Amino acid sequence: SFDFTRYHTLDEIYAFLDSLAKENPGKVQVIVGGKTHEGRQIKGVKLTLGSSKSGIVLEGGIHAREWISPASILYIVNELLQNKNADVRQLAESHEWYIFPVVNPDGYVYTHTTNRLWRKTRKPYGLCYGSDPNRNWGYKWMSGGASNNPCSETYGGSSAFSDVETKSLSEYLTSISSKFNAYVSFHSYSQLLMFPYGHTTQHLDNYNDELQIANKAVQAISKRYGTKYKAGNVAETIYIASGSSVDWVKGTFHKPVTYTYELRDTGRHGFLLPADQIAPTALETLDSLVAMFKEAKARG
Ligand code: 0X9
Ligand code: ZN
Repeated sequence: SFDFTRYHTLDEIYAFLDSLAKENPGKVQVIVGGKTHEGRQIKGVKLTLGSSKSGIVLEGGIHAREWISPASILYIVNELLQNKNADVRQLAESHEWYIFPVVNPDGYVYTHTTNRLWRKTRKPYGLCYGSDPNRNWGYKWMSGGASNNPCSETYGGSSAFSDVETKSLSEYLTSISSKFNAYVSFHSYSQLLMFPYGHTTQHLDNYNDELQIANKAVQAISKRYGTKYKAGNVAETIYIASGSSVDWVKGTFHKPVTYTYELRDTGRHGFLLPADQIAPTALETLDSLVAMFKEAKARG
């Protein structure tokens, strides 16, 4: 079985997703959310563990070097399938799950082969490589906190959706848009839980709901190991940033529950989080998802 005490290559992750589908027929289905510049698939799994049709999308690995994101998502998938306690079982069974642990596969492979701290995609733009795939989405594209220099870490791309990863994934999300109500994106690091938007500090109509739900989730995170998170909208909590996946989902489909996690830690190890923190990070994050969706349900 899959070893959750270390980080894995893309091939190992995709083989794990295939094996889950094979071992859980009728419950786990392999889905393809898009494709990459270098010709890879954006592979995911759809979990159908109960009869509910209310969908949740989990997105990981949009930034290549943030390895705790895919690792935590895989751990959470495993927990959702194992039904260990009543709260997790309830969460698992009352939703349909569309889970993409690595939405920037070319970048992820590059962090294993060549440069551990690579962030972007791998499409050449002039003399440099990659757009920031969390600045390349087509909602308020290039309206702050993104660069028009292809050599920058936050390059927005030559146009909205100039990268095939964001374009193809956006088309997939559009095709399932009537099936999901929640979209959660996992990054690292900083221990933050944020909601849209990133281009403006202005509060959305459902700001209070999003903040209260986030606060419940943040309380739940701290219960298991005392890990402290801060909650708020993107622009006020981290910085102005435009063209992110979550902002596009919010701005396009107006889904009620749209969050971005910045997982562990606060900088001691940063992107190089030791693998022995995969399990605790995933478990506290799953606790927070339980609390998040309980509170979201209570608020209608
Ligand atoms: O800058 C980013 O894309 C994210 N931080 S990171 O250090 N992981 O690169 C924050 C993105 C949050 N933005 C929105 N959801 N709008
Ligand atoms: Zn990130």
